[in-house]
Amino acid sequence: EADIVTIGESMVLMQTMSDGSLAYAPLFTRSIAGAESNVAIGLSRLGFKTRWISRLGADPFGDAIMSTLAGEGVDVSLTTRDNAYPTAIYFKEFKGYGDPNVYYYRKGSAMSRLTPRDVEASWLDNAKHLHVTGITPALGDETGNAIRLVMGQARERGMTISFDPNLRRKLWSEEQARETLLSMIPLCDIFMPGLEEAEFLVGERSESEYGAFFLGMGAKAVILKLGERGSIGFAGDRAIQAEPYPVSRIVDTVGAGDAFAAGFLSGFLEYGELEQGDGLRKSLERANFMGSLATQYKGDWEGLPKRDELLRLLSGGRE
Ligand code: KDG
Repeated sequence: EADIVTIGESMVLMQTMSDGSLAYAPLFTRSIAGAESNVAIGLSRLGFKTRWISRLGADPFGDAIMSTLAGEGVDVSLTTRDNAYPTAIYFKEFKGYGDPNVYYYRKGSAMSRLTPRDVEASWLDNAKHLHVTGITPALGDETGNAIRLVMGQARERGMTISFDPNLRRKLWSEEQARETLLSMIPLCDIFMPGLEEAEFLVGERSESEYGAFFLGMGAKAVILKLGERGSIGFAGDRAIQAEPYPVSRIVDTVGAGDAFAAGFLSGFLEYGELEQGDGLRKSLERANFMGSLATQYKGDWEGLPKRDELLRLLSGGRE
């Protein structure tokens, strides 16, 4: 049984211990990360049953990812190991200002070899919701086809589907990214782009025009991330803006979008209805809060709260 299933590549993450160029960094800390498993960890900490599906190399780095996620309570039992292709790695370079730089070593990884023939019906058994991102189709045409197939299967089963475009320009060409990401919007219920991603996809427009455009493509809700200005949710004919949570110092922005997604989906899974009632506003507030919290810690997911912590912090620190 799973409240949410997510599919994607996770990697071993090496983070420099000092600011400055990777070329001169002598020391690293090792963690693991991946957009989809970050969301799974976030939701697992909030008390939801999460299932993460992937392919990893049959190597010690694959073991590290499996045991970290299992330790976080994520169901990894359907993730497979590949003897022929390795687990991917990526490096984060902190400059001391702005977003960290990211360097991927993931071409030819086990997950990048996923094809529609590998998709198993059991992946979605007894599950309510599917969360996917635009990173998986950026790994290759076949991985994209596999994700599209699973989205179709989820829809046939009556599951709800969220899609975060997670545009990663280093992984594919602009044309390919735009065409593929746009083609996935009609397959999802909840589309969660950032403002820059919306602009990349359909050109410069107002926030409400983005909402109307993506709803017109078939999404049932559009959740637009505005960064330090919070977020706006569009569902049916409503548009609700949620204020940001002020942060004193930003340490690491990588993973903030995944924390946002976990916060939003936790509200959605709890309240269900977005077109009426309080669910949309409460989900956006949680999303903003989780996103800002994630920027306060080095690492993609290490700073995410447990359920009681979230409720205490959201209610202003009172028990
Ligand atoms: O959202 C955070 C991700 O960017 C990070 O964990 C690495 O999955 C990753 C990717 O492909 O960029």
